[in-house]
Amino acid sequence: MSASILRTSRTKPVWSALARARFSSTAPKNTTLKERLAELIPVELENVKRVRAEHGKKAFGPVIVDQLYGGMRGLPALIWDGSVLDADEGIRFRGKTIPECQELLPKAPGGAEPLPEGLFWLLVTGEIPTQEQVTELSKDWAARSAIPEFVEEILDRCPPTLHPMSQFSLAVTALNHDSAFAKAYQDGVSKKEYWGPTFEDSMDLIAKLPNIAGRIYNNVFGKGKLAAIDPAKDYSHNLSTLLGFGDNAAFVELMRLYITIHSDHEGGNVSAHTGKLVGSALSDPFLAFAASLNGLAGPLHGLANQEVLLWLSKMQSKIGENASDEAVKEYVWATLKGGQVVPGYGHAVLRKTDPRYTAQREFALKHLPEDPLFKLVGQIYNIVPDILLEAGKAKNPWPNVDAHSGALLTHYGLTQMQFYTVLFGVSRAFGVAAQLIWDRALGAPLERPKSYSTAAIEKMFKDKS
Ligand code: CMX
Repeated sequence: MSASILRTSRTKPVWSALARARFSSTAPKNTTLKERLAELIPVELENVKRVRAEHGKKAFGPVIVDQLYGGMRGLPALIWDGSVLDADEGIRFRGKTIPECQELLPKAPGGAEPLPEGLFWLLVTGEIPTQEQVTELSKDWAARSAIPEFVEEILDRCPPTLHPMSQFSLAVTALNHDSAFAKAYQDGVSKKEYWGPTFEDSMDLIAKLPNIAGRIYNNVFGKGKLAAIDPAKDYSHNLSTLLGFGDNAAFVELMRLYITIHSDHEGGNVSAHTGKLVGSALSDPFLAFAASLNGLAGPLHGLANQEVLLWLSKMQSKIGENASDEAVKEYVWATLKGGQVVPGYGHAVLRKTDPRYTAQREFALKHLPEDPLFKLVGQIYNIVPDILLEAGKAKNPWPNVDAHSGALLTHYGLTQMQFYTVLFGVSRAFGVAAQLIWDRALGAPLERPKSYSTAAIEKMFKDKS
């Protein structure tokens, strides 16, 4: 690679910038996220070019027919840079575990949990931002947070019986009205410039989600007048205020942790992959993320956090509170024998307890150790894995992120379980948006894998035998 390629317009050697990004060191001071991205993009373009030149024609492992029928488990098929999921260790955001993010990312004054603003910077650049950079992001998002009046009207006209996730998806789709990317595309923007309007849309998308989520919550659960965003407060504080919990410092801290840990879980999960897929057609970030939300709304994915609470409440009404281990065991077996899944348990990739579950458990031990629902969640943790192992079907008997989140929200009075997946959705925008920006920056092509009919598979192997 020539030295000239490795220099930015500021004639700074960018190899060191790339090295910094790769090893997740701290971000250079006095730069905005967009300026930093503009420096990193040419470096990463060269890097991808080099990787493809060196390895592009190498096989990445065999594909077996069962993977086509089996939901493509383990099929190497996507590039996703923000996070990588290890079956045993769990998620790493740009190489950092959840405890490392908790330690390294900037916090709010007096707070102990990472600010999601910093996590977004990390997902996009691979670097830990400064406190000032995070504060600037909070201000920028507050400044972009208003939603168009017609979107407010769409939400106000939804019947309260329409699930909050459907309302959420409607509103995010409608934001495409003001998409900078869609407009730039109509105006004939060059491919090389795609990332700029995608970045602006992504920032707008994230910024507007608290107002959408808050409006849905207020409309559906009759909470009265919606509070206003305070430009001096961080993103999670504003989100909490819009939900009516802004005065509860522990709830605000929970939101900071919640958004951080739910943001990204590599690229193959339904919401992340859907966003990437739809974005690959050059649908703007609003359309792409609305598709993510529709996937997240499924009970095997994000809706599982609602399902867990529903399942726990049904359990409590059937066997009572403070039930014995025997009674809980019987209830779990009845769930399985009824042909249902135990929500919050199992995972398509993980084979150990989800570190996102552990992070929430640690939060509960610190803030609400005596909470009865937290205790029930702990009791179930001691019972369900053995039963799933004995039942012998689930490849992973351990809890995932959704097994815990509802108990924490309930503790603080956010008891409306139909709303839980909306919070997951607010958070998931961070990971999907970060990847959409990079996909457009690196010129990711239209996704178009090959499908086969069963008849074609039979014929293929008959012809070979
Ligand atoms: N309860 C009962 N059965 C389960 C189970 C559970 N928690 N987890 C897996 N199984 C069953 C599957 O339904 C499957 O049964 P069939 O062979 O009859 O189809 C069998 O065990 C094998 O499944 P698997 O390979 O272990 O799991 P998958 O990769 O197919 O599915 C998941 C993963 C998450 C959908 C599944 O574990 C599940 O349904 N869990 C409960 C729902 C849940 O908590 N989802 C949230 C996941 C996290 C998230 O995305 O938010």
